[in-house]
Amino acid sequence: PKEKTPFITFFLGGPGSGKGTQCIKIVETFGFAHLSAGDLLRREIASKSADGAMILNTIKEGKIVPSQVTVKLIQKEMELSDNHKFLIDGFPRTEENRVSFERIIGVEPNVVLFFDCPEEEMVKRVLNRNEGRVDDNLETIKKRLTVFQALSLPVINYYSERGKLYTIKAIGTEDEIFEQVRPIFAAFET
Ligand code: UP5
Ligand code: MG
Repeated sequence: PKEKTPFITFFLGGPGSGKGTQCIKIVETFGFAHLSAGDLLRREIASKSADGAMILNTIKEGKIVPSQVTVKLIQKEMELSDNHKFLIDGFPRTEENRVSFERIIGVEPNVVLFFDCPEEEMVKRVLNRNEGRVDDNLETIKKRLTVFQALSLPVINYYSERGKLYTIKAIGTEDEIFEQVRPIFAAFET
């Protein structure tokens, strides 16, 4: 049983918008636990679990893995963690993801960040990454961008209407972007 109520932050934004990079800086500065939904899914593929093949095919197509699968992975990580402050990176990507998280985990995020980045910059960053990700090719990136526009922007709008959204201008150097992100977290430190 956790002693403190969780503090939950969602990091949203298109492919290559810099979510993971900024999460690492927040972890270093404010001691959050970093849960990247994409990393959890890639770990499932690598572990050859029952869902691995389905997840691989979904990611190759730039589509969204069924909510139940992703939420269960996030839930397991939250339960295993002795931290109560979480950065949930790259989730929820659809309204269905969002509702599923709220139903299964039973909490809403405290803060939502949106990394707003021009498409041409996102494409350039992803193509330069070179980490061997199966979805870092031009064909899949185009699909990821389309899915982001169609399915993820409604989630971002939802949190905007709820007054929880902080929009980050996600261009410039990593340090320049961090100077927009850091004060948001500093304000919540007590
Ligand atoms: N970089 C970072 N900041 C920079 C800057 N300021 N200037 C120049 N370069 C910068 O950054 C991307 C690259 O840019 C890196 O090389 C970095 O060094 C450089 P990164 O911080 O990795 O960006 P990020 O937003 O994390 O990009 P990522 O590609 O990880 O985003 P995606 O949201 O596309 O990927 P994710 O891993 O979250 O999901 C992958 C797939 O998994 C999805 O397409 C989907 O198929 C599936 N998925 C689900 O189905 N459900 C989920 O809930 C989550 C994922
Ligand atoms: Mg990432």
